[in-house]
Amino acid sequence: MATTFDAIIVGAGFGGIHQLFSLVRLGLNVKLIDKAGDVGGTWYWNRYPGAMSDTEAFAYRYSWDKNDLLEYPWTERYVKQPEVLAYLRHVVKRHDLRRHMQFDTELIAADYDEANRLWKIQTSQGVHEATYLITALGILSATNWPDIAGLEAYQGELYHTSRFPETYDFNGKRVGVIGCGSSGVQVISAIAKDVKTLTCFQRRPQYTIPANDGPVLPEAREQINRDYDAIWKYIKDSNSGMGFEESQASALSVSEEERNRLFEDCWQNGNGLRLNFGVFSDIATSREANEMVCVFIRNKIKEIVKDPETARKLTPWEPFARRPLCDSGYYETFNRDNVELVDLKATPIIELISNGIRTSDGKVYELDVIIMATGFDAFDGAYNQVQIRGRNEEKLREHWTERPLTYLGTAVSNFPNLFMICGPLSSFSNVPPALEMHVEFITGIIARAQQLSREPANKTNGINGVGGPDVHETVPKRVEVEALPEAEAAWFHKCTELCTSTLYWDTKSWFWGDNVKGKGHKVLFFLGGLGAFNRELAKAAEAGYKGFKPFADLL
Ligand code: NA7
Repeated sequence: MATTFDAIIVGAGFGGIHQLFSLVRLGLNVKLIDKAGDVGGTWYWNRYPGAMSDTEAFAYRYSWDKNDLLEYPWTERYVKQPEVLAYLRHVVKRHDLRRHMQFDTELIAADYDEANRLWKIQTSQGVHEATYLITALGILSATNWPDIAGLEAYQGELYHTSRFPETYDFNGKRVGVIGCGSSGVQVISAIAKDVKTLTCFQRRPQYTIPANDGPVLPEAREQINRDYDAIWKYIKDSNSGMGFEESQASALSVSEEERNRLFEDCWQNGNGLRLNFGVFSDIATSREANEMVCVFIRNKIKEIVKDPETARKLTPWEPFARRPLCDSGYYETFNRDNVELVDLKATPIIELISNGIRTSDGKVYELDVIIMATGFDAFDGAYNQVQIRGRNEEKLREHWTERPLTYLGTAVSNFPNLFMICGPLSSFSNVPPALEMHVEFITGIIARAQQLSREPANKTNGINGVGGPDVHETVPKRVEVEALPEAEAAWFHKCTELCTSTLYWDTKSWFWGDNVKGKGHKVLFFLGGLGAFNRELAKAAEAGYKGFKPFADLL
């Protein structure tokens, strides 16, 4: 027997928790489910050694609970995975949200029942019904297992960074790490000192910049507290939403000496994100400016890495146009005697065998542990793992066969009352504030739908009753909110224009789905900046949600 809710939220990360809080406050009967055993979303699963956010702690939290913002402690410049979990648990407790949550409950399928205007939601723990289905599945949550032969043949410990066990012990073991994106760089730097040997299997080298982590002094925290309103205003108006001041100056506008001084200052005090957006304004758009950063980092690698051959292998040749990375001594790690770098461009992995990895030169690397740091099937990956069917039993996967289409990263035509928190084609930036914007937008639209559902139907707005208009209707009826296909198409066009005008588009990465076999190179997000995205949401709301049915008909 199905239980009926006003709303079901899927996912207990930053977005899902905030959405739950907002809808409960709106007076709705809400249930949040998650397949994990507790809150955290991607932070619940990414519990590998060294996992941390590279957005500074003051900007990696909610802005909507002002008192908590001023009081909740952090001690270092960046929050580590256990601290993010502790923070989210604290927020859930503070707002008494746990009683609406159900863990170890996986979404299997969601089918829209047109006759009753309800979502029928099949989970691993039974069936629910809800007027609104809100997916907070995460941008980076679906694991990308590499397509490497012999995964089953390997007899040692095999882990993926995005599904890490709670307990592990690598002391004295021979460990191999495949992949050197954000996760690989973090895990490699964190475990090198503890393991017997560490073999890093690198396909394409990456640029990474010191995170310059360290304690946050009480005076600094007091200053942040004093400035918090202005800080959040800036974050929500800026491009990256990371909380540092973004540059307006071209790298070509200063002398070489000044440029290198500013790069060096960022290397000593900043991080990868600052180097991308905080030093100059045109690193992502001007090939010339971009190459200047590349040269600077390549020289750093040469300086830091003692063995010239290892330095050569670690040196990227592509533009600095993938997700900028931050590290805690990544390049230095390769000066350790117990660390080896395998260049997979020269000698690709042939297969995993029972006791390790065999590469194309016939060499066998014997390993007790293999860690896949091979990333995610980003943006639409988590959606493709579940079956969501809208009107006429259309599958979301099929709606998205060529490319994922959404309006504002939130809603999809033909899928009424399905709202995505940071779905495909939403802003790519510091994630917590982007999630907040989405949650506020979704809450606004649901509030409007609820209001409409209580208005008596009449001949001009005959949209609110199951079975059509009825002037005598007093019982609230379900309103179907749905993106208009033309709004969806226009949004995709805008996202395409923005993405393809940057250097990122010319460089293969998870941004475009290149890392997932068969996915192709696609526009998956909005690259106009967090501030511009916020303005788009505000514009849509101020215009009475005219990109959505039924509101468009009421204007
Ligand atoms: P990323 O950034 O996608 O990095 C994955 C790494 O794994 C990258 O170095 C890949 O090499 C490598 N990879 C992937 N498949 C293979 C195979 N088959 N063989 C060898 N190497 C492979 O994922 P992360 O988890 O590090 O970070 C994702 C985001 O999460 C991060 O940017 C933050 O925003 C949080 P490639 O470079 O593709 O040649």
